[in-house]
Amino acid sequence: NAIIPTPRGLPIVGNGLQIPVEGTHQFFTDLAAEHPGGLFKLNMAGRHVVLVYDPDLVAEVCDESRFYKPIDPPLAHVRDFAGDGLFTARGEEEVWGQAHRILLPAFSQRSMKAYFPQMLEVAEDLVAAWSSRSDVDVTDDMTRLTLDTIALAGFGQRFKSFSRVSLHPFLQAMGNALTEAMDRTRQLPFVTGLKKRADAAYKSDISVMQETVDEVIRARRLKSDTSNDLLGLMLDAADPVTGGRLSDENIRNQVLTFLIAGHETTSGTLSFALHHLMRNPHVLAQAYAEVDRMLPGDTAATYETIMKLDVIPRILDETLRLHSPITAIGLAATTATTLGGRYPIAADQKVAVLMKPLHTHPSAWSDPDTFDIDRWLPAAKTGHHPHAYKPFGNGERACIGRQFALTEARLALALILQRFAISDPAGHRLTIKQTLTIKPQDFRLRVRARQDHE
Ligand code: MNH
Repeated sequence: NAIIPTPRGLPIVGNGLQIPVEGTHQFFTDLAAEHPGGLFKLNMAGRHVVLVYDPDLVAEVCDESRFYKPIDPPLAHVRDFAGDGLFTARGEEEVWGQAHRILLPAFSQRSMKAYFPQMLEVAEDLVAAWSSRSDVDVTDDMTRLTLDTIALAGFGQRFKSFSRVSLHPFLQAMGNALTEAMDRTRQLPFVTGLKKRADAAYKSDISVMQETVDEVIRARRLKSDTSNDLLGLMLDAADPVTGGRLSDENIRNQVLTFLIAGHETTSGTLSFALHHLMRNPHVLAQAYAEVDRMLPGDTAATYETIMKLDVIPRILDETLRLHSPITAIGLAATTATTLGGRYPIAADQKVAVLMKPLHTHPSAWSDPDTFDIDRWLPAAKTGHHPHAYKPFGNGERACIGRQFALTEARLALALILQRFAISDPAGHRLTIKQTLTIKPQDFRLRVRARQDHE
């Protein structure tokens, strides 16, 4: 048996508080570079975690008969408000399986066609907002887009974020609660216990969120027509296996979960995609050429056209490889086991898969740091290592919103490129902000309506 390497001489070992607040992503990526064996072990505030990124070792921890998804910080804190919603439910909770089976059809690629008009409505809001501006805050506007899209397609709510200066109160409460959940992840529990004012604000933000959603559910129950969105489905459908229905409290938790899980990740992806397009003019030119061929002039975007795109989806695939908004997924060993035939792992040992080091691992990717959308051509794809790309997680606990996110992101990029010439006169340097997810910080671009100069 071999010993799992542990970084030496680091003040952080044994003290999670010293892991840099804004940069755990970079911090882990740097540590991975120093440990070419594909894994290392860290003591974070008393919790020992094995971080894994060698594709063959990742293949082992992705074996669901050997590893499960535990609900640990930060997810244990997000559970304060997302409760037993899909993202933060424990595998052994019966309601996870019920909700998973009830919701799976609503997230299938076929169902995306039904949400397309709502996705288009919000994407048009973005285009309208950008038409009267020349300098845009990309990350903020992508967040407005993704929040409004999931709220409208999922629950029939119009947040109208593009016509507000400050966020809707519900969204402010959600942003604050997420920030507090992440702060708590970095604090020792006794410190959290001392912060009475933060705790009061946290509780009040959680009530604002819960009351808003409860009101939406109450209003929907009163209406006689059954809407075809996620909320309508959750109110009506029974689990095909147990026949059980979701309680109103669980439905509220699912709504909050979709709003949380459904917006940061997709907005981060879109923002990083625009960053990579600015860095890779030849890819940007390919994307414009595709849009001009598929959506010439002011041709209206349809679901069918969006599904036929080829360059734009490959831009998204490659963006998710280099900048996966979820930087790690947490797992734990079902029973005592061995990794790579030599590293002993105790039962319930915490393991995390590090996305960036996995997605750029030299044993699976050639020229790993280059943004190359041709990796995603069908012929090249068949040669990929089967476990070297996990931006949507793994197995049954993988992202249920994948098709939703990718459909929404394809449409948004296509519409932006159809209507605007985008440029980066300030030549931004990418800096990353990390909350539950990562996104570009202070990322502004210049936009100009294309009709103006053509
Ligand atoms: Mn999403 C789980 C990434 C968009 C709803 N999502 C996950 C996981 C990853 C992930 C990784 C697994 C987390 C874990 O193992 O702890 N999600 C993404 C990315 C995007 C994304 C990269 C956009 C790009 N997710 C969305 C959207 C929705 C959504 C959009 C909803 C509309 N995701 C979920 C839910 C889960 C999840 C719900 C939890 C699924 C489960 O455990 O049953």
